[in-house]
Amino acid sequence: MQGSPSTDHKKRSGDPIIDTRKPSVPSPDTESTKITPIKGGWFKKAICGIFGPERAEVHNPDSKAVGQVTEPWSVLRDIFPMDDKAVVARLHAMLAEKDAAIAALQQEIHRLSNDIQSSTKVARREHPMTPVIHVVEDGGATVQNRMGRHASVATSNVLSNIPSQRTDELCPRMINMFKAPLDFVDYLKSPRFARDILRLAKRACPIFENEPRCLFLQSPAYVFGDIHGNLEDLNFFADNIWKLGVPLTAGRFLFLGDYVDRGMSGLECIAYLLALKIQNPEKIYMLRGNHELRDVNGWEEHYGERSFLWQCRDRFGEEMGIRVWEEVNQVFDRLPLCGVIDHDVFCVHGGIPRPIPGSNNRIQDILMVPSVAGVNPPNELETFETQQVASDCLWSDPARGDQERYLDDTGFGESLRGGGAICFGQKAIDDFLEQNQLSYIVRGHEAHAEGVSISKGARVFTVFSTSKDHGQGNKAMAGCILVDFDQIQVINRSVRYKNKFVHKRNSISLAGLSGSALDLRAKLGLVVSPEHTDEGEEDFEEYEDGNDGKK
Ligand SMILES: [Mn+2]
Repeated sequence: MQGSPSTDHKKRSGDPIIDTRKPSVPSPDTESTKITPIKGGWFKKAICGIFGPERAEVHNPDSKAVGQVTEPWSVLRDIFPMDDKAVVARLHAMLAEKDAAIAALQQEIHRLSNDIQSSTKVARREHPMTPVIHVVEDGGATVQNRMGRHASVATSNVLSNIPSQRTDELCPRMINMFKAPLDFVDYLKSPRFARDILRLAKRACPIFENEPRCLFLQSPAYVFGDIHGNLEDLNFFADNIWKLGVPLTAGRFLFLGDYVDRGMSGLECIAYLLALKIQNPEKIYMLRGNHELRDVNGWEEHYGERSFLWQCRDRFGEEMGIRVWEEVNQVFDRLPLCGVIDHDVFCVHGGIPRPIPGSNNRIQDILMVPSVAGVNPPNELETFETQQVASDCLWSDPARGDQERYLDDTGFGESLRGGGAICFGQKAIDDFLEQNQLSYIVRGHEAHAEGVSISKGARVFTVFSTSKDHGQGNKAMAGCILVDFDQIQVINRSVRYKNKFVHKRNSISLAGLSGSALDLRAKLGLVVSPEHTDEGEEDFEEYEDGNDGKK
């Protein structure tokens, strides 16, 4: 240990003569600091700083006396035979050393905060090589070619050693079906489509079950509201937002729920979305809406042929239909309840949940909901609290202006929907955003002719991604939101955008088809009656109170 700081110190402490050439500022790990902790006033600290703590203790065993001294220079001269200049020089040296230590610490703080930023803002990802080139053909279709035909031997060896990707046709089949449903009319009515949906459901269940009930996502992210079995509008987004397909489009796609009921193509929409999820589990995210509940999507008496259960039974027959309905509902039981983009934008189907007594963190409350939950009706894993949190996420609405004065002191009140559904007012919104350091709430659940609407002091976006079946008239638009770094953009489908799939029964394009072929297409949602109009159409309401626009 020769030459170490502690050895030096032992030598010096036996020597009464002060060595002015070597300031003995104690380093944090010397023995002296361990043995003689510095206490007392500024004067004693200064002496300790200049001469080392052992000197202060040797010459001034009574620290109280030192602390009371009012003339430091004279006392210093009494204690140590040094002139003023030497003391000032020592003080300067000490200050320089402290400044250097502070600068080093500031640099360390800077380095650590950079570390924190880089690890929280941009998570490290891996980028395994895909030995494929996507070639965009005339008309927009993409074809895959092998990469590296002209590469060096070494590069070719690397590329050819990459294990080939799974050649499962299930998801590509669904995606092709969705792009051109009129070419798949027979398939869509066949038991094979039913079996394919069962396979999709089986593969989707563990993916959703393993996701947290609150997803934490990074932008860019597109957010979509209610789909409600509207193949036409979902195709509009596919053709414009992910034109080359989801794998070739940057960013994430977050769907806020309500995939089935009300529209005629619930099976096509959910099959397509599940295929996208299975194919792109880190890009496609799906939340649960109130229609992803057995009590709602099994309500045939209310929704008739626009009920998801009715469509399953009608398409595949009693036994297979109910099996498909149940297996898809098993997937719904596992859907997450909300998502937060960039730790700033809260996304949910209905709205924010009421606080749970004894808890002060709503995101934690949501994360506590079991990863398999029936909600309506609940399963044995669910408590009253988790059922309430999940129900609120799925069902609630922002309070309308005239409802604000009927809310309780937490800012929540009864919804016009009735049946235990709640609404949240300005105070509830402000508290929730403040407590979780969030800026906006993005939700679906309420139809708007303008696609995306904004309310509650510009804190709440309501996004609706189907323009039909909600009594919003023939001028209604479907919309979505893009959260892109520091910007939020709204993208709507114009009413003038040309419809590709859904035709009136008497249109020229269908002239060659027989009556039964037309009926079949009508059941898939691809043909509507000539007098079909969304204008003033009666709007259904889940709960007994009638309320236009609620879905
Ligand atoms: Mn809804």
